[in-house]
Amino acid sequence: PMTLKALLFDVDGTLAETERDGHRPAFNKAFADHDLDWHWDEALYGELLAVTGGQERMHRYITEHLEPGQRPARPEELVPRLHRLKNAYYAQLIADGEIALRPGVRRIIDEARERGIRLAIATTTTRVNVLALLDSLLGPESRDWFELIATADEVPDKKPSPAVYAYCLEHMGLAAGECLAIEDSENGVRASLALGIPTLVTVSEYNRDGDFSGAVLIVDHLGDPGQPCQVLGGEAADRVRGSAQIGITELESLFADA
Ligand code: XBP
Ligand code: MG
Repeated sequence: PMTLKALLFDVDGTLAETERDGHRPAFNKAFADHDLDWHWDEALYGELLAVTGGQERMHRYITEHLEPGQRPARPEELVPRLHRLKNAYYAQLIADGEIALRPGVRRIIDEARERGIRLAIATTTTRVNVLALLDSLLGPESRDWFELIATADEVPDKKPSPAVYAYCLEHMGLAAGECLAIEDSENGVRASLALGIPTLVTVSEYNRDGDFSGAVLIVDHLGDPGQPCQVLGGEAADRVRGSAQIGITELESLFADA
């Protein structure tokens, strides 16, 4: 059997619920600054999330939600500008404390560090957004807790492509079976499972109905004192059934021989 050596964390939806009240309002502010009458409400944003990557998402919106006459003349220039502005608003929102870590995230990171389990980030988000989130929610020193922070800046090929996970395995010198990916979305799970990385899903608000088949464990969240988690499914769900919190001991039990 393989032993658990590293946790590979997704960011958006996994470390924190960043989409509805983080990226979405930041996009809308950027649109307003450019006098665009685009507005992404919660429902529309949920649809647009099928496309990973903020720039890709705007391109999809332009081609599929706007009439030809409403489309900007030069989207290839406008979209990167809007994206930079969106990311600046996003960083501000995070610094203002609008977003919190999800239950159990801080606890499991602390426990992993105590027990010598290696940590990395594997995300399709832009690097500046990850650093803004780490700085505000875990403190600037947390940048060093993750031996690798793999983002869209290093790996432009976004999930469901497994490229960002392949990059982590290669740079950390790890086999897929020695890692656990922590994800919240179908696109994320497809990326990690494509390489055979055991995957834990903490279901997020926009991803309640995702197809997470193949995941080793599916929970509503990791749980914290006074905030028990619920085991929702997964191939090894029986090993942790009834646990109120998922800690390193529970994660290791997912790796033990049946
Ligand atoms: C998140 C994404 C990102 C964010 C926005 O995926 O798809 O596009 O919505 O960030 P994951 P950017 O949870 O896999 O990281 O604007 O920086 O793309
Ligand atoms: Mg995610």
